[in-house]
Amino acid sequence: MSSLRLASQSLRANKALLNKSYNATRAYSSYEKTLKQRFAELIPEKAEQVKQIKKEYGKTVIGELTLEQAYGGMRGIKGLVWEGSVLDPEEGIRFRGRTIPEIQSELPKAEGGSEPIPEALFWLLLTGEVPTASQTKALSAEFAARAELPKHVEELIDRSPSNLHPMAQFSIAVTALESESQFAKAYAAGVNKKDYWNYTFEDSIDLLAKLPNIAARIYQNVFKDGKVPAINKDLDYGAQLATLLGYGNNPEFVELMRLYLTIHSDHEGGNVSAHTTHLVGSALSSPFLSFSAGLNGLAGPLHGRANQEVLEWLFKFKHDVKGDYSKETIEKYLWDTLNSGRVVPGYGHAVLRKTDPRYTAQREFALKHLPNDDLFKLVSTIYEVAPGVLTKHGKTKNPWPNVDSHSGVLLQYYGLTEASFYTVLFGVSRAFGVLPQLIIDRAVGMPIERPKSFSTEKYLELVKGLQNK
Ligand code: CMX
Repeated sequence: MSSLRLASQSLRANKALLNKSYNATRAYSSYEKTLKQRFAELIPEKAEQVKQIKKEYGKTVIGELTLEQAYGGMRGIKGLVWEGSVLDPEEGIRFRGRTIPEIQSELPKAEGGSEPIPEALFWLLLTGEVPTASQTKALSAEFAARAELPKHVEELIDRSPSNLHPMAQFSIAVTALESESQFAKAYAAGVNKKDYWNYTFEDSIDLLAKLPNIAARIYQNVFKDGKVPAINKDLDYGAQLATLLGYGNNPEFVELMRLYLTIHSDHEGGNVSAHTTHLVGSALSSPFLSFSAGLNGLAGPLHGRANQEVLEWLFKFKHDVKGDYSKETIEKYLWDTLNSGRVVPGYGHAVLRKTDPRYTAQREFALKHLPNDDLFKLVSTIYEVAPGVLTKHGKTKNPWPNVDSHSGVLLQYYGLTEASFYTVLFGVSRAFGVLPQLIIDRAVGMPIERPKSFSTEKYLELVKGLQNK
């Protein structure tokens, strides 16, 4: 096929995709842009910025590299580009320059609600701009319109044995959505690389739209009667997810979902789930394949699954100490955990050196809505004791709590007590953070990722050679 024919085919496909977006977002006021239109406008400027920074500063040395870092999980090595958020060790996360309290105050809220709407965060992460209330509403409508699952994905979830961990089921379902990938089809048809972002955008919206149905189907199958409520096209994302899980009639839980989805979304690019999604995406795998890879990383106990581990640790503690929540007992229990060669789940962080502001946001939610909850009180007392114990233990560089330390306590208060499901909720949220970057990667033409590795023998040769210089 001639390249001209391919180009005109790709142009036609592009127009069809943009029209699809227009149709699905009729709710926008006539003068307002859709997210896709606004992002399309921003691409030339962003691509130019990337081109210029590479041209002007491409050879500038931006860091040193020690052997310790190569053997230490690449901690602190600057080698990734991530536009949505930057993590400061002392201050915590900023989403496009905004702290969590700023996000909570600036992003549009649902009617009668006070927590930010995660759809608005998605818009912000992709464009750097805060959407209007009506733009946010239209994006909610677009997600609801695309929420149905293909039959084979429903069947795959339904056929999964209930003893298969919910995160494994989640990853399988997301992988199976590959059948719907517009990016994969366009690539196979020879689309021009300038249009990659367009199909990646469509797949990302489809993927996000379908996650509540996937998560709820897993939840209802494994823990309830297997019946998933129908999608309500009038609901925002958090309310939809709460409804499908069976908790939609509790406005506080709906608010919790909005907060939860917003704060768990993005934590710059180096964490395992974000980095994996980006890495797999750099091979031009579709958003479905890229994100399912990220989910497999999130499922690890040192990363997202720590939220499950925290609840299990707390329940075991409660069982073992039989009502004695004194600081002395907690301290002894923490030491028992450490002395048995395990980590204290929910504490420590690879980058943070202070209490995680995502922990603080959840603590504030608890103080507002469940100040007298037994488990919340226990978590609060642990917060008073654990940093001292971990500091005395002398290993962890950060003795303070992270996001996973608090999330389960809130969920269990509203009746969602099934801890092995918690990482699935984290996964739904993480999609809001990693997919914008995947779209940006394709828009600015980021290359396949391929750092250099050496064997230990080769490193020895390298360091000895450098020492002898
Ligand atoms: N309990 C006990 N030991 C801990 C610890 C904790 N909570 N956190 C760190 N350490 C230990 C490490 O295991 C390491 O020990 P070794 O030298 O024996 O290997 C040592 O302290 C130094 O680790 P570090 O540099 O402080 O931390 P890392 O960057 O290597 O790891 C993390 C970060 C989060 C994996 C680690 O703090 C941890 O295992 N925490 C508990 C699990 C957890 O809560 N994970 C969730 C993190 C947030 C998320 O991704 O969702």
